[in-house]
Amino acid sequence: MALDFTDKEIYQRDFDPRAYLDTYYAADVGSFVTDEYLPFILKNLFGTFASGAIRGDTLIDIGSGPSIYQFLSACEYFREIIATDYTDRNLQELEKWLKKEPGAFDWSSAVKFVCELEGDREKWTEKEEKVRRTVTRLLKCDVTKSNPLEPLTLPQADCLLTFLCLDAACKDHEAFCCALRNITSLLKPGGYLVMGGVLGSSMYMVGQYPFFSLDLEKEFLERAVCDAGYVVERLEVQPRTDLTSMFLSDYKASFFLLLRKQMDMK
Ligand code: U7K
Repeated sequence: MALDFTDKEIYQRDFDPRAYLDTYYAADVGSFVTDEYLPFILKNLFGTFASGAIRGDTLIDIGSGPSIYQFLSACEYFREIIATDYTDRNLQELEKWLKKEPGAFDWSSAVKFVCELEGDREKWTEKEEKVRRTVTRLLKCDVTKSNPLEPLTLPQADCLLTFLCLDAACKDHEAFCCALRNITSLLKPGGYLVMGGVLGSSMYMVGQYPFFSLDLEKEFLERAVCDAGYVVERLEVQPRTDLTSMFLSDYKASFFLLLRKQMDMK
């Protein structure tokens, strides 16, 4: 039985960021920790930014959710990071961590993991402060709008990140391609889009609710990003081996994509 598409109004009403974080990202036991999505993405982000080629003024993260793991390497290479999401509660949860408010999620084991990749696990508190200083704005976004940051118009960014967003926000392949065009308008020609997520997923659970996921295949992704005006610089796929949390989500693999927007694309 296929799950109906989850409309954004339902995200706004039913998506519980705290349940999401506890289920997927809790140190040692979260499903994205044990089934290797998180370490896979963190290693790829580390490798991507440590090469030094991707740096600049502004980075926009599209559909941040309540998460900060995606900023841990990037914060060393950009002056300013703008986090965005559709739901108000995700943005509030993020703000809680950024402002060190009581009850904020504990990201320290992911932070330590990245510091270890960088060669010094002991500097994790400094890394957290660096993320807090670099993430300067939290904005509402909607990838289904031609300007996803409407009513704001921002200058085009040097780099975009997007993880686990388009597959949740888009009901079919056509909507995915449209959303990809929409976010691409926020990126400078010659800028980089770093995209990651899961393949072969039809749903994921958060608390008592199932949420729709667009079932992505590698071949579709390659075609979609090429049609949107990108050159693929790197595509990594890691099949899932730990199937103990299939009841949470039926995804088959994690992917990481490094894309460069063609110079002649406005
Ligand atoms: C499988 C397993 C676990 C995505 C699908 C596959 C997750 C992250 C999260 C989130 C929006 C919009 C919804 C964003 C509606 C921008 C995605 C940001 C997980 C999976 C999968 N997925 S976790 O749900 C936590 O934070 N998103 C939007 C949904 C907000 C409309 C419009 N514009 N998201 N997703």
